[in-house]
Amino acid sequence: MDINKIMADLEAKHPGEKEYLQAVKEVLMSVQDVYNQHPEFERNKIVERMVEPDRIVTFRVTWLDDKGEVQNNIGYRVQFNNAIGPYKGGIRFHASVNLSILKFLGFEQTFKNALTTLPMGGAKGGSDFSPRGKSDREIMRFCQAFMLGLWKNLGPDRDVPAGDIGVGGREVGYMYGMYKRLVNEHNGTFTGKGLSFGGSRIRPEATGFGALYFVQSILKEKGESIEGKTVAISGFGNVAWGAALKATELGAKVVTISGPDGYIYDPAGLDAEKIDYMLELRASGNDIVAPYAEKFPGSEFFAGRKPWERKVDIALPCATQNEVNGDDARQLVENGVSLVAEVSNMGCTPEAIDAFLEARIIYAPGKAVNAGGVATSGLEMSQNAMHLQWSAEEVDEKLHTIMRDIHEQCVKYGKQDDGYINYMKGANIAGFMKVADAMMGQGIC
Ligand code: 2IT
Repeated sequence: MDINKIMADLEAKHPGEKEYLQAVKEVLMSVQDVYNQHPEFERNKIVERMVEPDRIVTFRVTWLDDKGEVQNNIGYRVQFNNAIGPYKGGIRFHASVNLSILKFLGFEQTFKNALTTLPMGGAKGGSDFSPRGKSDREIMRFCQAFMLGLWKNLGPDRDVPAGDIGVGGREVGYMYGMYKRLVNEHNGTFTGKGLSFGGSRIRPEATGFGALYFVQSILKEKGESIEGKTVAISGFGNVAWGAALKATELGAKVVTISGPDGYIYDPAGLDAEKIDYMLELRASGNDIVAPYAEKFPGSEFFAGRKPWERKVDIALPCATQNEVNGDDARQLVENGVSLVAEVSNMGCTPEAIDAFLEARIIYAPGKAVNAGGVATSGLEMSQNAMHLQWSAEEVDEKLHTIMRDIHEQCVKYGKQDDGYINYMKGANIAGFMKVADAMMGQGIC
């Protein structure tokens, strides 16, 4: 495989799509050696076919705000690859959303979903709509208008969306409600639904819980335990909340959370009340964490800064792509961090990953660590198809098993001769091999 040529071709075709090109390059670098041992992949142009989405749908989303004024946004769905199963992946509503970001997310999703061992292809969608400061009615009207543009492309065996940044249970409910009206079928096409209309227990917690189960597996492999370890978490949304909840339950001390406005340092560590307060902060719709420091004495707010400057044992980026850069990584390494597990998608820049690998610190990539979210979505799809609902214990047990299995796959493909486990390489190779195998089996199409 000539990575330079493939990347040059892609850059010429998709100039300026930097997140997408970054995600592709990372995977190609990881799988290069294995790929070259399979001349049939080259003959069938597996990589060239895999890096282009199957289909991209873009549409205008027009809605009325509370003043009765007309608003326009752009909607997208990137159906990346359905070799393994129906397209599956979240919807992101954020002002920063563009095609490059959704293509990178859809690409990553394809391998992540393959790692879960469940039959799901990869997709991602979203809009440049910013939920910040919008009323509940505005959110509803936007979600409904978004569905008008997308519903024809969805279906339980075609494409099943879910939440992501800016899209939680409320938004999924509004979108699914409109979808259901349009198709006149209650067929479960959306995961993260409310418990009373087909949602799965543990889905809200799943991304964070799954991440901590993965961290437990890493530590077990090293002969360590999470108890008593200090943890830095970024973000304060659904993923950060689930991670904080499980880390605390397992006896770790979570000392930071963060928002676009800066980060909170809470040396006493988060407890049940503080973790509940994260939900309140999110529900306010203001997208800031500063009020935490006013509410909980002993904690401090650092405006415009990131939590990676704190001395901790474990760093869990839970906010957004490229939130840990080279300088952040070097600071973490200098402060003696021993494990960095990305819970956000592509949370670390290539420079940050290099810094961790160079220092031989365990770095685990988002597509493995955060796969518990979409895995539990897969379990929601199964429950919908069977028209039944499992108990929390049943779902949690399955989530545990899936995360342990992903960890094993990473070790299988990522363990080096010197014993160091390169989780990035392991996850990329394991995911790639499964998608490549499925594509090979279905011929050139
Ligand atoms: O990045 C992700 O895996 C998600 N936003 C969840 C996707 C899903 O379909 O549950």
